[in-house]
Amino acid sequence: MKPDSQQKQFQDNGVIYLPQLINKRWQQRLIAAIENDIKNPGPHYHGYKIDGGGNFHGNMRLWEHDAEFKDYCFNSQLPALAAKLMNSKQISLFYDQLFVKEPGTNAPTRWHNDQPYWSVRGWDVMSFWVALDPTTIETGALEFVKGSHKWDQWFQPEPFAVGGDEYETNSDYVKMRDIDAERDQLEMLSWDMQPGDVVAFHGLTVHGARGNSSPKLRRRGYTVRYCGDDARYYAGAGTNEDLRNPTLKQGETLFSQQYPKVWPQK
Ligand SMILES: O=C(O)CCC(=O)C(=O)O
Repeated sequence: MKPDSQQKQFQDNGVIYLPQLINKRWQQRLIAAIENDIKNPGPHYHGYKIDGGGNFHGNMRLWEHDAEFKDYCFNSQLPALAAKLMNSKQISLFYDQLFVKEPGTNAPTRWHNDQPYWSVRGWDVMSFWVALDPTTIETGALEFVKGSHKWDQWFQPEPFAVGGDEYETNSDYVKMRDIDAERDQLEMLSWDMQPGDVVAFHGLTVHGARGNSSPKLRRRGYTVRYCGDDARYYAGAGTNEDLRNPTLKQGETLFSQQYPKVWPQK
């Protein structure tokens, strides 16, 4: 696919599938870093408590404590691709996040859009989720509602895990729609993925995933989030306190130690 048609697809649909974007060497390095984090979780670990069996390991801001994740966030092809897809001159790294559903983890990833959880406003906000295992709907491939980034609906954040922290109500947000009930009227997008395949999606695109019903296969997914030219800091109600920045003021550009500039590269 030509770069300009990638950009159009991303802007029109709110998500794009990029098969085999991440090479074997990066995959091996990410896998080693993931296994390390599972054994010795970094400080933002938030393993999701779930009903039923299995284990759902979650962590974020990993790059701040692990040189391998940092190298990938800063020096892989992702910052340049973020600049292209968002048509932005400069890119800041917002944060990275790990989602590992072990075999037999029935916990779904609830339907949501990301940006209401995040301390950032603007249109130029996106994520890259890379699969590190063969991934299908049955093992928890992400599903996206095509075009939902243009609904202009900011859904009130709710905890991912059973008994997880509640989010403050934001009066500008609306209650999440029942996407499963609306499926027939919506266009859903999802891909069977191989290790190294990536889905890139806008910060307002509605997405979710089923649990991992395989008795054998793991589902390791690792996401990096980037912001472009119009992104500004916002620490309003409903945003995740773990992502806020103690020094930035509302409306400032993000560039800071916590949200470093990664494009153009130095
Ligand atoms: O991997 C998952 O289950 C959730 C991923 C997700 O929601 C995200 O990266 O924004």
